[in-house]
Amino acid sequence: MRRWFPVLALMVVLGAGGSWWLGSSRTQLPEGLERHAGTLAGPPAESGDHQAAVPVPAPASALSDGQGGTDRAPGPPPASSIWREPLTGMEFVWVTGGCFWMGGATAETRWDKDEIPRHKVCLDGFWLGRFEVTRGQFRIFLDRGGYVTDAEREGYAWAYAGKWEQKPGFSWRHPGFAQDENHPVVNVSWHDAKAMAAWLEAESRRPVALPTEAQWEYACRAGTEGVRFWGDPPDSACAFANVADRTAAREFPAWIVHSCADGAVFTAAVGSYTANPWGFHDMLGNVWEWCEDVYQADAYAHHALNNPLMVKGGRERVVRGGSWYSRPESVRCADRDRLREPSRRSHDQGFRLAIER
Ligand SMILES: [Ca+2]
Ligand SMILES: [Ca+2]
Repeated sequence: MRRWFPVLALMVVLGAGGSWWLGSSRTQLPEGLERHAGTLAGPPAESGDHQAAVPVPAPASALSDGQGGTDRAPGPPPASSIWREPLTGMEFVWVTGGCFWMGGATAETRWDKDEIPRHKVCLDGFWLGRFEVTRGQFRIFLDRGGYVTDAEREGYAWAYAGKWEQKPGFSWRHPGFAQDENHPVVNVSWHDAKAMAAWLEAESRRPVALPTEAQWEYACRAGTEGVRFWGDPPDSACAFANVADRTAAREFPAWIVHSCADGAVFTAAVGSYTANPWGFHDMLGNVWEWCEDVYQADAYAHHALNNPLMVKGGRERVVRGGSWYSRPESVRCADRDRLREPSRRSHDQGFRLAIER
């Protein structure tokens, strides 16, 4: 939420401009676009132990005391609980149900008002994509599903080239930088993501959805209570996440970056970095991820204890996790952001899918 304030200030200063700034802008402001991102690794490794999509019964995990001490943190899902969806090859990891503290961590040195109050949330178990949805997987959906994305229908997407602007001809096919089929699909709207979920639900006959905001944060934290799943220091990011880093600073010298090098300016192939404790890759960084929830700044004052989901309140939709574009303050499990319209799409925006039990 904080990330909007400089944008609003800029609008005031300029005295004109653009309601579009409210939609997809991210607060990094510098130069140039175009060069291909280097990546650290190739396609994600196969899990080697794919199993049928039968949810693995597991005990509810204990809740920590919220003060940094943990009686019994939610344990990692069993190693056997990875399921490979046969049509798309998408891998899902089973997340054992349990309770956690949602919102700004006690170690948080910076947070936004919309991240508080920190509150207890309990979730039923669910499956969540091990990786962000890739271009290759999205292509299968379009080829078989006959769907046209918002960007292709309207002829543009938002892209950063020193500033955020509408780029004619940009879409998931043309993000403005090079991608192979294992890179996360970008320039996809919430509508597009929901359409793929609906298609896969029909094809697989399983309840496919976007993760709720609570599911997303639970999976990002993966039993941890620090600012980031690897701990608090932002500059340890580069082993775990593709973020605004020293690699990107060579392209965009004015950016505020993490003091490390992840090897990528723009997107990296999914799974290029170390997974979090529950086996999810790129929960932080690479691309922002759409959630199911309508964004409400005061959502945490209204969350249900069990399986909260905000479905009313406006057209904004929650996005989580930060991206290749994101400075440290946006690369946190508690950070909440949103795009203005469910039709918005930009080249740092993607998603992963969830399957309810
Ligand atoms: Ca990077
Ligand atoms: Ca991500």
